Amino acid sequence: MATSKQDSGPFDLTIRNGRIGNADGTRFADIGVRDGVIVAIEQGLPAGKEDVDATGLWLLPGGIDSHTHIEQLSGMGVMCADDFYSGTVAAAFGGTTTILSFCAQHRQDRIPDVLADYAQRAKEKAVIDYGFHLILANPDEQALVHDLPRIIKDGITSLKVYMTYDKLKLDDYQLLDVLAVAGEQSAMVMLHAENHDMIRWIAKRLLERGHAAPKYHTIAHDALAESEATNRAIALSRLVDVPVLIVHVAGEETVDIIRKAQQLGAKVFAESCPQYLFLEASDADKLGMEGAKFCCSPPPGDKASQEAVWAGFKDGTLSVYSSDHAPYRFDASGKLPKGDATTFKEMANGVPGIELRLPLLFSEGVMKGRLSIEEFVALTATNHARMYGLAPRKGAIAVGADADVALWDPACKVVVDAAMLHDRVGYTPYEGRELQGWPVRVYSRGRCVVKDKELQVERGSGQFIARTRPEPMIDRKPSAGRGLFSGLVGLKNPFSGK
Ligand code: DUC
Ligand code: ZN
Ligand code: ZN
Repeated sequence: MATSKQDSGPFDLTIRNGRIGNADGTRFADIGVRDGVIVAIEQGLPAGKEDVDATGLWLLPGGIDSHTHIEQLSGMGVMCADDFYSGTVAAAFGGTTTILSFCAQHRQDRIPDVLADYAQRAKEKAVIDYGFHLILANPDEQALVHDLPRIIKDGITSLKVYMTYDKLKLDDYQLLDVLAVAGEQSAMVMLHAENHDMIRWIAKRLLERGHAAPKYHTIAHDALAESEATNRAIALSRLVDVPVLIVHVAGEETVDIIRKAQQLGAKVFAESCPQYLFLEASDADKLGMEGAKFCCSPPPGDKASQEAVWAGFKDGTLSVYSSDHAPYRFDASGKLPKGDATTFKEMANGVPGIELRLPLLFSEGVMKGRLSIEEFVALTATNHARMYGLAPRKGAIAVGADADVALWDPACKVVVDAAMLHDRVGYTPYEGRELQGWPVRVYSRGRCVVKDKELQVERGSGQFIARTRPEPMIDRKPSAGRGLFSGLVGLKNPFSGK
């Protein structure tokens, strides 16, 4: 193993006597850190200037949360409750050391302006490292030919597009345009897959009959809306032979569709989130407006869909576990613009989860024997790094990687209470849950970020991470039968006809 422990003086940080967990195995060894980078991993390392005894603790790669909405104006014009300070502080307390957050284009916006605005705000406030995905609402020629290639070169190597929402929705033709450019420029396309007209058609009829309570959100977003759109998205991706990543997968049928497509060789990847493992449709059926705290899109399903998501994580159909942290307060600034008269169509869409994402999965997955520690690390860090161009710098405890390390105490028991969390939402859909296992200390690039339940770093000390090509975009080979279209997207500029 390459180390430089002798030649450059003492380590800045040595973490000793812990058990390291990576996606490819575990070992008892010490970690030596210099200048924010792991430079040695072996037993019996010399003391560092900061010397930490991690006896009885797991040393896991800091989590990567590749789906967060922070300081973002939603399509409906609602501002998130968290800014880049509170959002990243909450992430750090939950064991996450890198987030990827969305820069949301609204149709009239110039893409460079959108990115510059988010970049400035994050730079001033973030306490952990961060990168951005673009939400692309207007794939016009300026965006496709000029802006996307430029931002991808600048390290924003992924973008999200929507198949629903009036103000964001792209049609199939536009999705093909976006996929073609992403294929050519090596960016990952994340898709919100729900059938817009199915939802619109059901919602209209529900509202006409006076069914406006939060629980009708779940009925309007029938599971078929997700599975149909997912199937279509996969077909579009196969047509142009460009990988796609379906975000926030909720339903059993959707998991099956993705699994079958993967078995046929389709380059489809998928994400799911805590709300689809730990919440159910019935949670939205609470007295008064309480159910609004559990409403997100797609909505959580039933026990069978929870089991399907677990199975999808277990067999690799779903490879990334993100929070989809969409923080909206339970008041007029967020969930309830019209108070108790707010209809399910007017509620802000989404649930918080940036801080509890990892503790929930550690407790219910690792501690209850549903997931190995290796699977936990893959789903929460390593696969995100590979999928979004953060590897090998992030996502593993390895010599040469950033010293992003969370020290997990498997014996620590916590009863979830919104008051202990660091976001600005004011509630959590996981209130009262008893969890076992907690990230008691967190390092980002060798800096201690969280210790003894206190934040240790300044606002603005996080760094923007310019990302490289997502792994699925490297060495792409045309799939069988789609050579013509692979050739087409390989053209220098598919829009100019050159
Ligand atoms: N999609 C998301 O990704 N997050 C919140 C709401 C939504 O529709
Ligand atoms: Zn979405
Ligand atoms: Zn989201």
